Amino acid sequence: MAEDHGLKKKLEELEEQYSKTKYNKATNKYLGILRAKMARIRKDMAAKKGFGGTGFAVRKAGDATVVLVGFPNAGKSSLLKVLTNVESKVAGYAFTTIEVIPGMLQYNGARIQVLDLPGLIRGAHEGRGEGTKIASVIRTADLLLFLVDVNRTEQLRDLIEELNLLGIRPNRHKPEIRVEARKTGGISIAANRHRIPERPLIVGIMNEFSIFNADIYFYEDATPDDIVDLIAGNAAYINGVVALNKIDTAEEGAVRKAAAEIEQSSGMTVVPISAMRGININSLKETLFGKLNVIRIYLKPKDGEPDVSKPLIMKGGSTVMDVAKAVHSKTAKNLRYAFVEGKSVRFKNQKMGIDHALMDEDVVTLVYAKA
Ligand SMILES: Nc1nc2c(ncn2[C@@H]2O[C@H](COP(=O)(O)OP(=O)(O)OP(=O)(O)O)[C@@H](O)[C@H]2O)c(=O)[nH]1
Ligand SMILES: [Mg+2]
Repeated sequence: MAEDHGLKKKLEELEEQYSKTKYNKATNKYLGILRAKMARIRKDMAAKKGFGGTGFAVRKAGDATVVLVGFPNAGKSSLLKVLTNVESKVAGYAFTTIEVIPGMLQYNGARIQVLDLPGLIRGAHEGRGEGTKIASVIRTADLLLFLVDVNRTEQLRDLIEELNLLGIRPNRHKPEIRVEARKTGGISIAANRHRIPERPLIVGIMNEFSIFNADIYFYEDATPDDIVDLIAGNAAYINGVVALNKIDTAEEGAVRKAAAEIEQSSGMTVVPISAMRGININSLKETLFGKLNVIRIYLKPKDGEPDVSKPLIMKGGSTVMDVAKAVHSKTAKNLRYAFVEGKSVRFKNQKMGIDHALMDEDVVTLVYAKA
């Protein structure tokens, strides 16, 4: 406990130094190192506490999980109800929701678990409003559904900033950087024309994490934060979609302008909706399904017809073997090949190997070796 207090104090000191320092070329390195120090302490603190926390353990169910993310009063509980028919308490004031409420959305044959959480507030990363517990649930998501009030669109920027402080990187992918430890030779950097921080800063960050000998390969442009994330190893990269809510309270032109601005600044798809009036909900469902990167596979018996009402829901990029494993893990080892019809092949009933990657709505007949 005492030690934890020490860490917290140290973190506060660093945060203060950080906020006091103006960014410019001369302070760039100093700021980068400060961020590395803060990341290291946050990591140590998280390791002590462990993620999760009581009352917030959520059982994963369905084919994929979408988490509703928004400030209090954005309309999360109202949306859960129109998406899944689950009643989460809806009221006209903040903090009516005090626990995680799961609902199940059935769409295109997929079962998508939707979680309603208490609204995030500023200061969540310091534990305010159960922020760190909420974050541990958000981390389990396959997709984030940001809910933003059309009259308060600045909320999205604040939400993303708060999530970043909680180690969640919405709509970003893991930086393509490889660090290979060495016994001697110092730090060597290969960047192949990508834009990366200056060498002293990279070395400083590495040293902060007690790495003194390593080969570092950059496969894309990277910021100091990307490097810190990679080495600290506790960032969660999750795609996001924005639902712009309460459009029944705004002019059509204003809604269109707000949607375009958010799409531009966040890079996320924006769906304008009204949770209360049930406007555009189908379009939101379609967008969620598309962004989840799941595919529907129809199984066809050798001499029968495929059951198109009951697709097998698989992760995008799944192979013939993945399907066999999903059907029956024990018999999968006897799989020989498959006949495939659909977007991933050129001919009807094409014979494909077990490593063939399938696409949405492929029809598959699995062929096993005789026992
Ligand atoms: N006009 C309008 N009001 C809405 C809409 N969606 C939600 N509301 C209202 O906004 C208020 C808050 O809705 P909730 O669904 O409870 O919001 P929440 O995000 O779950 O709030 P917390 O649980 O406190 O974080 C309620 O009075 C809703 O009726 C909408 O599309 N249009
Ligand atoms: Mg609520």
